[in-house]
Order: sequence, then structure tokens, then C-alpha cells
Amino acid sequence: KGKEKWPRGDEKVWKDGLRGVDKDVPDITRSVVHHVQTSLARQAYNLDEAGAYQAAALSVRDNLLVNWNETQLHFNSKPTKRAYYLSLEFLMGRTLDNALLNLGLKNKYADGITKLGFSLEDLLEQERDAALGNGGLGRLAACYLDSSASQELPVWGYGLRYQYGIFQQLIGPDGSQLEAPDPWLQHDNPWELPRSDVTYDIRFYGHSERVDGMKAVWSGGQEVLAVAYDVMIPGYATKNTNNLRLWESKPKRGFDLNSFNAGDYERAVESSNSAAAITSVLYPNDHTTFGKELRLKQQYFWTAASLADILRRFKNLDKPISEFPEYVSIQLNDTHPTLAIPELMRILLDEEDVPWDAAWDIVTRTFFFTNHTVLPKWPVPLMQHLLPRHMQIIFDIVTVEKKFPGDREKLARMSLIEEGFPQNVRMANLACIGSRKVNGVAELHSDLLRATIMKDFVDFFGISKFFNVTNGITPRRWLDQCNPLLSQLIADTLKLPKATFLKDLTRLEGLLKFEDDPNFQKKWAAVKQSNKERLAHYVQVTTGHIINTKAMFDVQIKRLHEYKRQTLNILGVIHRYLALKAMTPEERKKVNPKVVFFAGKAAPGYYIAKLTIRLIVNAARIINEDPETKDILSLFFLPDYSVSLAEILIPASDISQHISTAGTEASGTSNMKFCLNGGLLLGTVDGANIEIAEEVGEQNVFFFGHLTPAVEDLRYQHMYHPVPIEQKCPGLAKVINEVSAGRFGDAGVYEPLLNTIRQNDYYLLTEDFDSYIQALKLVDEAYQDRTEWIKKSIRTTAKMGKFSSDRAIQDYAQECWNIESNKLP
Ligand code: 4GP
Repeated sequence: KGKEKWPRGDEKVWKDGLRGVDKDVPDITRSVVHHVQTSLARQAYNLDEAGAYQAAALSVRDNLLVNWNETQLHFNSKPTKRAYYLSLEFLMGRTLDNALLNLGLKNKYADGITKLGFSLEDLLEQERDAALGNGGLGRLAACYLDSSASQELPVWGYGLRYQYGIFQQLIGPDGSQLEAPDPWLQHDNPWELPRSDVTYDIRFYGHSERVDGMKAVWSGGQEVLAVAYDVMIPGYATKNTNNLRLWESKPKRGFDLNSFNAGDYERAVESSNSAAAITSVLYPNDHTTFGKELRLKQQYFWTAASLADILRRFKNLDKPISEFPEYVSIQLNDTHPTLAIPELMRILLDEEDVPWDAAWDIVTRTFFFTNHTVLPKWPVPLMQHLLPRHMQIIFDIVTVEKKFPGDREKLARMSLIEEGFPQNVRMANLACIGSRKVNGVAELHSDLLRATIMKDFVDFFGISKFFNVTNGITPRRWLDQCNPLLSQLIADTLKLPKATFLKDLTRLEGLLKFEDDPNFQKKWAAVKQSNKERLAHYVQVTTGHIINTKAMFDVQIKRLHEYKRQTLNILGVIHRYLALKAMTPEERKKVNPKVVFFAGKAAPGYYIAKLTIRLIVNAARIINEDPETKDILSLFFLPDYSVSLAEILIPASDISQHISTAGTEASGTSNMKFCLNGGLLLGTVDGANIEIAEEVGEQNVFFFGHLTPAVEDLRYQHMYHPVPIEQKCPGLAKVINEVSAGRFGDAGVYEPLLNTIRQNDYYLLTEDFDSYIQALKLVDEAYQDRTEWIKKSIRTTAKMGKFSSDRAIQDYAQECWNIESNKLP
């Protein structure tokens, strides 16, 4: 870089920006230059994009900190009821852009940074995603934090500060997924504040001795230190700035000096390593990791630290402990934080001297439980070893037994303990019994909970304990940030400031008035086109492929899982490819071109899901090179799916796929993101797809497949009266045979995947394949009439108001937490 002009940008601005020189310099450049000089100890002449990003981020952080401090002061100034969102995952993505948007400083920073010789866009690209989550559940938590702050609600998040987030996904030479660690903290993270003043001792193992009735003393074992890191969560267009507190584990005292002095160095650091290991890595979600001691340790470490912190804050209010639920509501994000229930019991019984019944009353008025998916269990022996006191408390909770003393079968189903070798603790039952309310995440899912796994509890507690909060997404990130052109077009068309609809998404309905306006339709189509070009550019830079942006863009992005049926999609693509191959060149000329995108990670231990990735990648290699078809069909698996990649893919999609077997996808949230950005939905009658169709009108979505009530019967048929696939679904059989025969390489490799369909076909691909292909055909036909398609797209966006996470958070605030908005003056 020797020949580069020194410094970059305007020399005077740099010089003026030096501390205390010229009072007239705009604040922003001055504060960035100040951070370059002092926080980074660098200078204008050697500053690269990474350094400039750090300095800009630190400068934005200064703004956040002022608001954050004021918010805490404001809420501490009088006794305020607060809600706490306990989530083992927060999939935050990047922060700088979001912070600038919410603070209303985007243009100012863009200008200031330009003056310093950089571009804001380039700096945004420097930031690494904070990927402390697996998928929907973690991203939902991030949207909820944004909405809570934006609505000036006193809500804090509590989570873990993993040293390594979700693994980085690479694709190996044979097309398989490879995993590498995600060292997201390698460079300083400007968005967190280490709080060495906020620490708690957390105990594991040891023994518990009953002292007096229901009380006990838990002692011995291992103690580790929980250290807080605070992440500021700015509200949109408000000063209110909430907190996300993440815990890091540390050894309580350095290392073991006795062993060190005796020359046993390994032993000396052993316990300190084991303490630090607790928060070292996020567990990938493969539903088989239960029973891992470290994961149970994570869960206890985090819930215990969070509760200690919440209790300390409550005690500052100087209120009797019986009033705890009047000031504290705690949301359990799935069963992961369920140990908070026995932990609060332990504190109340053993440390606060509250009698059992009063303690249980406090607990069951404090917690609220959201179910997102299947039900984990923990082996009793593991719990007994790691958390002996909590195991005692769980055995002491006999709420249900008291009410149905005679009904053995019912008791067995509802019990916290599942009999067997070993016995298991049923975390969902514990969460349900210990919470004031229980909810699912979409209407269908909540109905299913009430009708199936929670049925006995509905009989026991009454229906009013069980309700629904349909998930939502934040329009700040998922409209304005990811699709600035669309956001601007909407503002210009509705003649409204952006803040109007970014704060009240139902205002988008105003767009319906313009759906027939050819001028508006043209602008709408132009925005989509430019987002497709942005994605094409990304693909070209990352893969070298050039994409036809006039083609229909068809996208499926989500965790790889059998129930989400990426396999159905790829087999559908192959079906299309074979059909194109069978056409004459003349016939092919009439076909509308299509590009299919996949992205998503499979859990490292999930063999079948990984085979699906391999099949997609290898099918792409053949299909994209086939001179007969490559102009009308191409296929991409974009590696290392992340929030930031989703922000590029979603605005570019014409159609997106949400095709889970009916009754298996609790809600889905990317379906909402695509629709908000004017992408149409191809899906099964499942999760939130149903409510989306209710809003936008069924004529504007493409539904296919069996309905939930049929699924159980079909599975039964497959199990006991199997019909060979050639008979059941010849179209699919043909595709499977081609794959099996090695048409896409690797003959034999895919057998285990194909056998899941040939054999009991639990996810019902053979049942839904024909109607899926039919639906794809309808999509093709609809796309021919571009004007009608654009109208559908406008209508879809216009009717997405319900799916704002602002609405969802209001549901929680009113139905559960009983907290109120309180805007900073
Ligand atoms: C997901 C569900 O699979 C998805 O349907 C839902 O939209 C999302 O939670 C948010 O509620 N579950 C997970 C998980 O991500 O880890 O269980």
C-alpha cells in the first residue's frame, strides 16, 4: 500500500479530528478518529477497513452506552416490573448496521466515514456475525430483543457467551459438509462490555443434606465463576436501550498452586480448564445430544447465574420476597432453561427460608414457558450426580400426584420422572407444571400441544393456562436493513416516514391501493430485479458462477433436517431436470428459466441430513454444467448459511419453499421474512404458513400436500401396510432410481438417504411428491403472467403486519409478563 495517498480521505478532517483540536469538526468524524488514535492506537496512514470498522463501531458504541446507562437509571428510579427472556441461543447476526438504523445515525455515519476515505458499506462487511444460535429459536430471541427495546419495554435477555458459535460450514471436494470452528471472538468484539464487577459463584456436584423438613444444605463439589458480559440492545427510534447479559465461565481461583509447586502442571490447570470449558461452545442442535454432561452443565450454569442476578436486582427494591412475581416475570425459551424452576425453589427454600408451599406459589407465578419443538429428557443419574439438591427438589414436587391419586396411567404420563433404566427427568413436564402459562408458536402448533403432548395437563390445569403466541420478525432488520430499496419505495408510495410502518407494520396495508397502478408495479419489479442482481453478484464473487437474473429465483434456506424436507426439494429439482432432458430443443426454448438456491447447516452428527447436502452439491455440479439445460435450470448450495447471508437471499427470492411434513414445523419464521419482502410462498399446510395464507389470501400462496390430521394414519399405513414406491409414486421412484444408479456420481453413497424414503418414509415424501410437483407447475404457470405475479407479491407484503415481532412481544407483555412500556424522556 506504499503508493497510496496518505492519509485516506480528507487530510484536514483527520487532523481536525484529533482530540480537542477544532470544536467545529462534525462529532462523528472526530469520535471515529479519536478511537483510531486511542482505543486502537493506530494512525490514519496505516488504517485498513478492519481498523476503520473497529473505530466506527466503538464510536457508535459510545452513543449506545449513553442511552443504555440512561435506560438503566430510568428503570431503576422507581420499582418497575421487568421481564427476562432466558434463551440458550441468541442469533444476533451483525450489529453495526442495526445500531445505526435504530439510532437514526446511518446517513451521518455514511457521510463521516466517506470523509475519512472509507465507505460505510465496506465497513459493514467487515463485521463477523454473532452466531450464538442454531436456527429459528435463536433468531426469534434476537428479534424479540429488538422489539422489546423498540417498544420501550423493560426486558433483558440472559444467555451464554460462547467462545465458539455455530460451526462454520465448508463443502469438501466430494460435496460433503465439513465443519470448522467459528472463532467469532478472535478480534475484539466492540459490542460487549465485560463486567468484572458482576460475578457469581456457581456450584456443581457435591452433596445435599436435608436439615429441616424441606430445607437442605448443598455443599462440596466444584465451584466456578460466572462473569457477565453486557450487550446493548438499542430500540428503534427511541432512546430506550435494553440489555442482553451473557455469562462466561471462569475458574474461581486461578490454578491449583499446590499441584503447580509439586511440578504437576497438567493437574494444576485441569480444573481451570474444565471451568472455562462450560461456555466454550454452542451445542449444535441434532436432538441427540441430550445426555451430554457438559450441556446440562451449561444449562445450570446459565440459569443459576441469571437467577442470582435477577434476585439481586429484586432485592434492591426492598420488597418482601413474596412479592417477587409482582416485579419479575421470566420467559423460558423452550425447555433449555427449565432448571431455573428447581433452582428458584432451592434459593427460596434453602437460602430465603420460605416454606415449601409459599415457595412453589412464587415459582409458579414467575415463570412462563414457550415450547418450540420436541421434548428433551435428562437421565436421573446424571442429574443426581451433577445437581444433587435439584434432583431432591424435583422428587419433592408432587403437585400432580396429589390430584389424581388413583389414576396410575395418567400419573405415569404426567410424572416428572419417566420410568425406565435409567429413569429420566421430563423437562417439558417440569416446565409446564412450574410455569404460570404455556404457549406454542403458531396457531396450529399451539392446538397440537393442547390436543396431544399437553393434553393431560390441559385437563389438570384448565385450558386457560395454554395459549398461543404466533412468532414474529423484526421489520427493522428484515425489511429496512436487508431491503433498503423496498423500504424506500414503500415510504415514497405511502408518503410516510419509514418510522411509521417500521414501528407499525400493519400500515403496509396501504400498499393495496396501489396494486393495480402500472407505474408502481414497475417500480416494485425493479426493486426485486436489483435485489436479484445483488445476490447474483454475491454468487459470482463466491463461486465464480454467472447467474441469469431474469430467471425465477426459488429459495429454500433453513437448518437441514428430514422434517423440513430439503430432500423433497432436491428430488423435485432432479425431476425437473430429467423432464427438461426429455424435451426437444424447441420445447426447451419455451421453458421459463429457473435458479434454485439452497443454504443451511446440518448438525455435525446428523448423517442423513448431511447426505442431502452432498446430493444437492453433486446434483448442482452435473446440472449447472449440462449444455442442454443450464440456461433454463441451475442450482446452488451456498455454504455457511448465516443471518447475513439470509439478508441477501431473502429480498431476491421470487418464491421460497417451506415444505415440512404437516404438523412438524412449529411455526417457521423465514416464511414471514420472504413474504414481507414480496417473495411468494410455496408450502405445506403447516406452522405459520397457515396464518400467512389467512392474511394474504389462499389465492396468493401455493399450498400442497397432506394435512396434519392425515399424517398419523399415513404413517401407520406405511408401517403396517407398506406399498412399494414404484406403485405408490412412480414419478418419485424414477428420480430415486437415477440417483441410486449414480447419475449424480457417488453410486451407492446415497442409499441410506434413499432408503428412508423407500422404507418407512416417516416424513411422507412418497405421499406428497405428486402434489408437490403439481404445485411447482402452478408456480411456473403463475410466473408467466408477470403482472399478476407482481400483484400477488404486493398483496403479500401488504398483509404481513400481523407477523411483526412487535405484535408478538405485545402478546407476551400483556398475556404473560404484565409489564408496561416506559419511554425515556
Ligand atoms: C424452531 C422451530 O423449528 C421453528 O418452527 C420455529 O419457528 C422456531 O423454533 C421459533 O419458534 N425450533 C428451533 C429449535 O430452532 O432449536 O428447537
